[in-house]
Amino acid sequence: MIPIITAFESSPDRGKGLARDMRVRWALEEVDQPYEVHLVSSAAMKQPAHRALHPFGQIPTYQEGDLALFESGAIVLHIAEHRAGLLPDDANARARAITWMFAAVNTVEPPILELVVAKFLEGDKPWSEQRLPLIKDRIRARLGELSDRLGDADWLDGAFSAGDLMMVGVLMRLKPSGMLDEYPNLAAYVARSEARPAFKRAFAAQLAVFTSKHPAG
Ligand code: GTB
Repeated sequence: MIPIITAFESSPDRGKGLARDMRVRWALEEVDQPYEVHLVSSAAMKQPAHRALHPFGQIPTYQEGDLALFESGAIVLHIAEHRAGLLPDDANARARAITWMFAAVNTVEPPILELVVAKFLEGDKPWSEQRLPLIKDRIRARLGELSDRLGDADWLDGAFSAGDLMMVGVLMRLKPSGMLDEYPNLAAYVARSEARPAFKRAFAAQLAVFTSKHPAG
């Protein structure tokens, strides 16, 4: 059964791979699983039909037969658990890879999301200018720790895993800020991920959604 995922009909990032369907597409490409994409408008996301799939009215979602999932991390974990290529066979190594998935969304992503909110949703508020340096310090603290752990390894724990996929999915959100470049090994880690054929296919597919609607770019 071909899984169906949902993605933005018109992604605010103009196809730069920052929306969370990118993580799901990338996981599906890593395990060579063909998939269908249903594009959803911002208005349709809030309608009952979509909320039946996603209680918070967001993308991405994942449907496969009777199963409907939301939350990019849960979707990537499901894909990784049911198809070879994203989780090691050894039970302890598998548990560590899943730990990195949680670390990505639970420890590294929150301060990055704070930055996005402070810049783009609250940028005109009087407190925004004072808040930004505090948030950036919190991000730098996490990036420094992650950079120390990664060291000169290619991936976080042995071979590339769903843990790396989720971590890079989170770090990509920092690309527009330039902060990643302060940590050369993290910048190289993201670049190494972007060079993976599966990443390239996923990126091209989500970019094609934008270019099909805006042929002049
Ligand atoms: N925790 C959920 C998950 O991981 O799946 C979060 C899902 C989520 O935030 N979805 C966003 C959404 O549907 C799209 S990815 N937003 C519409 C809404 O809430 O009404 C977040 C996102 C949006 C825009 C950019 N961008 O423009 O760069 C990047 C990421």
